[in-house]
Amino acid sequence: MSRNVAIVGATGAVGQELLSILEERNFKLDSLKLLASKRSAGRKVKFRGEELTIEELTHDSFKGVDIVFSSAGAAISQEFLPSAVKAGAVCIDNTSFYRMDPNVPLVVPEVNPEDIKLYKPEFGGKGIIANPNCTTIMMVVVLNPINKISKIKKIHISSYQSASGAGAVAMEELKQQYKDIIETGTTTHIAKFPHQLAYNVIPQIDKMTENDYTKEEMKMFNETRKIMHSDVRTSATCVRVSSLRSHSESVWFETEQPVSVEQIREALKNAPGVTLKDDPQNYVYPMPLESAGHDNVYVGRIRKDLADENSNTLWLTGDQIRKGAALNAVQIGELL
Ligand code: A2P
Ligand code: 11C
Repeated sequence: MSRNVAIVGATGAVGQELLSILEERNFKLDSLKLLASKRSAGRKVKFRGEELTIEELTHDSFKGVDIVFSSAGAAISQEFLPSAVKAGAVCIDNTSFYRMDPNVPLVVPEVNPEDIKLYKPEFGGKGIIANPNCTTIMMVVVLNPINKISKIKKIHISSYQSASGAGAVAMEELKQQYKDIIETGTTTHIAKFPHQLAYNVIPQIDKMTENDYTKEEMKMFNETRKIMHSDVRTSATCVRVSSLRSHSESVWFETEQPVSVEQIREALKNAPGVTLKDDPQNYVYPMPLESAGHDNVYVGRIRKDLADENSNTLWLTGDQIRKGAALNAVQIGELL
């Protein structure tokens, strides 16, 4: 099979990281097409020592393309991926648009690699594989090995999500806010976030839904069930914090049978995609500054819940742009 690859949203935070990861992991490809909006057309980008030119995304962009990585937002995936599939490409979509479609597999390679094949028409698929939401990806990578010891019934989570989750422009916005405040005491640079993020935390990520949970929180509920093939119930409060890159999560989970901290540590020590950093008496636990730029999800602060015998609590952090998005997509591409 030839491997002509296209990246939709190549200038964005995830698109840029996709380029680095394809290069780092020596992803086999015959050609690479970089697509973004008209604004970026003509810009040059280096890849494997070669200069590539960004092209404007159109419905005709996909002729001869075999694999599409898409990360330019849900509306763009909705509009353009059907054209990519028509042109014969398999699409790995980073947006939320197709995730809950019953004919689209939602895949985290460490958890449900067997679902990838469901993108094929012979299994009812529509040529698209969805990459889950970053916060969900990192949580299931850590919880799946524990779920194998005893089924997880309930999850409560509070997230601490960096500016990077809202894209490259949002990261610049946060830096600009700090700069403005230090120089003038105030800032008017508030666009990507609903409030000032510098020196603040915002308990809302994505739009509010009718039940007063945000879309991000409902993604955690629904996507976790689809990936883990489980009826687990996840109740989340997703919060934007003023770290620049790498999301963190405080996760409480209840299992059918009691599971000891030692059993959890043992399972996570050998789990794919996980790094255990758990020596709290010596100030060792995961932090976003450390996990930024790394592939694995870091986990620590593992302890028994004080209020419930069948529950445990842990803390995790992971690079949202890597494992939470670009790396997970490239791993899917590798499995294809
Ligand atoms: P551009 O840089 O040309 O605007 P991020 O998630 O970091 O904000 O990145 C969003 C990505 O989606 C960018 O690559 C951006 O390209 C791309 N994008 C936004 N709107 C469009 C569009 N209408 N057509 C194609 N790509 C788009
Ligand atoms: C954030 N998790 O941190 C979001 C970004 O559904 O792919 C990813 C949104 C998604 O803002």
